[in-house]
Amino acid sequence: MIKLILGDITKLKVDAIVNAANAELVPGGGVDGAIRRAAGHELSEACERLGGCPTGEARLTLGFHLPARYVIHTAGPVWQGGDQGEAELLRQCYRSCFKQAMEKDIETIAFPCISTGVYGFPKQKAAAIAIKEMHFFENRFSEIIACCHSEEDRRIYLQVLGK
Ligand code: AR6
Repeated sequence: MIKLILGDITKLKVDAIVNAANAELVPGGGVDGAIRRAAGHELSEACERLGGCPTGEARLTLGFHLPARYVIHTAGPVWQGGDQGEAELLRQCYRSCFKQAMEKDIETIAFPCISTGVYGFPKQKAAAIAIKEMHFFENRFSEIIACCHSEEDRRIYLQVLGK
């Protein structure tokens, strides 16, 4: 089941939340900053030990002080106009996260709108990619949550979901 919510991903009691990180896995703003603040310094230490995550890949840590058991960190592509393989890299992000989740028997997983903040990926295009990948993995999980942080994002996701 795909569920759409408007809210703060750090508050969700799910098996795993996904973080829109950078390839160095160093502290950033946006959802990464919110997750690090809520999870505590242990999360940043765990990220440091991982030593990075190439764009399109994903890495798993514990959630530490979060209600979520795990955080799956993925580095989305920076939008550069669309002819630098950005769409395929964003697809890879979702797939890599789902693969990490399946290795850990994660049943419930929540995603932010990867790459659509600081990285500037057009929201409509990104939502279409996100929903397509969520549908592809839908029957492997009990709940896949698309966690929008703005009313605008929620509207776009509703449109893409055909609701
Ligand atoms: N809960 C859910 N979604 C959120 C939250 C939250 N608490 N806070 C922000 N968002 P961004 P990117 C949404 O910029 O574009 C970081 O500095 C936000 O509204 O966080 O992939 C990293 O370190 C937007 O829809 O990630 C990287 O350097 C979405 O999260 C870089 O930014 C993603 O926005 C990654 O850029």
